[in-house]
Amino acid sequence: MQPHDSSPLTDFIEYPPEEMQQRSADFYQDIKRRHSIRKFSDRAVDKAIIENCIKAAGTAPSGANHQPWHFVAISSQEIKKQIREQAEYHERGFYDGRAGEEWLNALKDLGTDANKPYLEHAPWLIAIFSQKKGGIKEEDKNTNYYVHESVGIATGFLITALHNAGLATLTHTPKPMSFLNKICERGDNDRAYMLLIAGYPSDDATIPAHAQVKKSLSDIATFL
Ligand code: IYR
Repeated sequence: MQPHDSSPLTDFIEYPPEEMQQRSADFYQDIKRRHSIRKFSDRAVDKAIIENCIKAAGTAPSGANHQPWHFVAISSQEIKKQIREQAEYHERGFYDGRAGEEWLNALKDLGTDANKPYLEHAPWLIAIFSQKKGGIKEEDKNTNYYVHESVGIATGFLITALHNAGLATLTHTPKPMSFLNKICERGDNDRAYMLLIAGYPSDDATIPAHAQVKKSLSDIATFL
């Protein structure tokens, strides 16, 4: 290894093998309860919970540890309304033909359409941005590496953290998403990556049957 500054690993926890079995099984049971939902209650959620979840997302591994992400957490009713208006405008174009027949067919079993009332109902929208340039310091303007992979992992951490906190989420990617730059006041270096909706499910929230079909272990994994 090249010489570099470092410190001993002191916070790794080794569990006895039986406990590892149990923990891995327990985590699977818990994360299996994460479902994308499209009906949210307007019940408030403390900002401190969202802050903790974003801090958890910020621990994700990233290319050269540049952390090429920015999270804009929105609870302002006025800004949520603007986002809903813009998202529905673009989604109407998408569902009215821009998506093409194959894509629209693939979405049939999810029951989605251009109406996105949850963008106003849910207490929090988290707009996730990826950054082309950056570095270990927020003001750096170096090249970032593996930006898509890094932001994808951080987004996974965020979804998991929100689920763990007791919140439901929905990933939403209106196409195009560049309107989020303007509303969230992010400059040219930031690219809207995803909009995450977070809150409590409404009493009539449902899970599409299609979304409950998960591939088996033998479908998704090979052990050599
Ligand atoms: N962004 C649209 C369409 C959509 C696309 C995919 I791929 C989905 O998995 C779900 C929806 C919408 O949110 O309706």
